[in-house]
Amino acid sequence: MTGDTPLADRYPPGAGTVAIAVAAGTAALLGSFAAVGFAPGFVVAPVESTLSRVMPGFLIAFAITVLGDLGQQLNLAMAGAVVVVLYAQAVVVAVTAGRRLDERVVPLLGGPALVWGVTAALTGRPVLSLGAAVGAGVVLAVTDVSASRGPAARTPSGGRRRVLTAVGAAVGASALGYVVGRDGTAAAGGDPNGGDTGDGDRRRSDPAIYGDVEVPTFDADDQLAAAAERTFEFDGLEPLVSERFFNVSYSSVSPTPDAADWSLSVTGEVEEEPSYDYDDLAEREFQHRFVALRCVGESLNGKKLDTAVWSGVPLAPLIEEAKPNSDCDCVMVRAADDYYEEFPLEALETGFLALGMNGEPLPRSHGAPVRLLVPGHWGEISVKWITEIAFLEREADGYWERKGWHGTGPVETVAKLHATARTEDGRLAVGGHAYAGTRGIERVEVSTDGGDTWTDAELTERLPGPTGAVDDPPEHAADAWRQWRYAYDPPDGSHEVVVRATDGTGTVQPETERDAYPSGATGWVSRTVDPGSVG
Ligand SMILES: Nc1nc2c(c(=O)[nH]1)N[C@H]1C(S)=C(S)[C@@H](COP(=O)(O)O)O[C@H]1N2
Ligand SMILES: [Mo]
Repeated sequence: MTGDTPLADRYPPGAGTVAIAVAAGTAALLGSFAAVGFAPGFVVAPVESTLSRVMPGFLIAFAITVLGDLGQQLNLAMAGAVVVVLYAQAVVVAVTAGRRLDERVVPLLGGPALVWGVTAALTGRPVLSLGAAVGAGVVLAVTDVSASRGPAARTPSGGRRRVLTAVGAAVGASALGYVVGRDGTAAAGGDPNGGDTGDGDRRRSDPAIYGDVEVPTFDADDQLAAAAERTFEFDGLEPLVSERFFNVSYSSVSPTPDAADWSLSVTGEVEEEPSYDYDDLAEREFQHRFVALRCVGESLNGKKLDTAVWSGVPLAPLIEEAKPNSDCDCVMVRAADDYYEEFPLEALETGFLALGMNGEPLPRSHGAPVRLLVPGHWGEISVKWITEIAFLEREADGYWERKGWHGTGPVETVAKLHATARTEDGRLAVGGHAYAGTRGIERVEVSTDGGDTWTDAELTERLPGPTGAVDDPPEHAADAWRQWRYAYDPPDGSHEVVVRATDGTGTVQPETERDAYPSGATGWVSRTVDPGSVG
């Protein structure tokens, strides 16, 4: 099927062919996105998780603590670049082979076929991988057709023309792929990069996850009303139930487990190996409780601390059914994203399996359909997309511990300073949240002179204890934050505001400054306030 133009004249030599291959590779990447959206079958997902896994601990620590969310975006961009290089290599192989054989059909079909093979191998989804093949195919087909006209590709002007045609086709195909993929992502429950709990994410019964099960109702109205009522009116301060609940996942593409296929199995050093599916849990009577999460990797005054109302069932009775006889009294909890964390049975026994969040089915980015919550401990052991609780013979390292973190224990006490405002009578007000895990917050003090003198801040009323299926509910939530605020007559000019909390045991938040890596940030938050700039 040799065309009128020899293949050497359809593809320019050397750098020109590489440029066309990169263009085709980029279109293939967006083709994969178009077919899948931001979900596990997207070719970048496995590459990105692999990069995170092999990245040394100090680099990850740097990315989380210094770069924050940018670190994850860089990792994602790097994964995208790796994929484009792989694709481009596949296309170069096909063009080179075509040139040898002087067969048009070799790059035209061989290029997309190799791209498909690479994608299917990486993602394990042969059908969805066709998207990438189509992306590459469009660019190669346009290049091939345009080559029938104009000067031969081996002349400089012909070569330039071929490359420009390929780049043009790639830009068009990529733009289309992006739009289609973005819509697909939104339809599948949105929230590609974790990100915040946006509207798309909150949508009732995300069909990709909950389409085939009967989703129970989560009656958290009383709790939500209590939180709304107690929340301070303070511009720029998150309410007591977070509106933008943070996200931390080691991989930026969240899994999309089908709730109908989901199950949690208890395995290892146990007498029984019970397993629970979504219906088993959904038909139980729920508890609705406030639980806060705080990430060990956040900076001292960071925003990876939030509170929500979660609906679900306590874990202790499920563990009892398994009759564990583990020597170390410890467990490895595993998840659908291949995440794993190890910690003591004692902590697990206080745990909770959440199916609902703030009155809605658990959103994808927060671990749908079921996640673990371990009150008072660093967020990392609150395993999302949970699938297995394995009782161990001896202790082992979890995902983050293998990277050098110590984030399975109880949280440090912290008072954050996140908002300043001008009161109606012209004074200054500062405010934030304070959290001490299950120890609770007893007191928050503020200094407006750099720590010389201290005054008590006003605290929100404690959030109420659990409702629903709970005997003898405690009066107050065991693991929630409180807001604090403090209004004062500002001195002339800039001054340093410092804030510190005291937990329920009477212990003042540690003053010693320590970075987040490896055991969580400590110190007192301080901020220079210039009265002139507070409106
Ligand atoms: N399966 C799984 N669970 C996970 C993680 C993860 O990457 N995968 N990240 C953990 C970390 S480090 C934190 S701080 C919390 C954050 O929970 P959120 O994203 O719902 O806020 O989830 C934890 N559970
Ligand atoms: Mo975390």
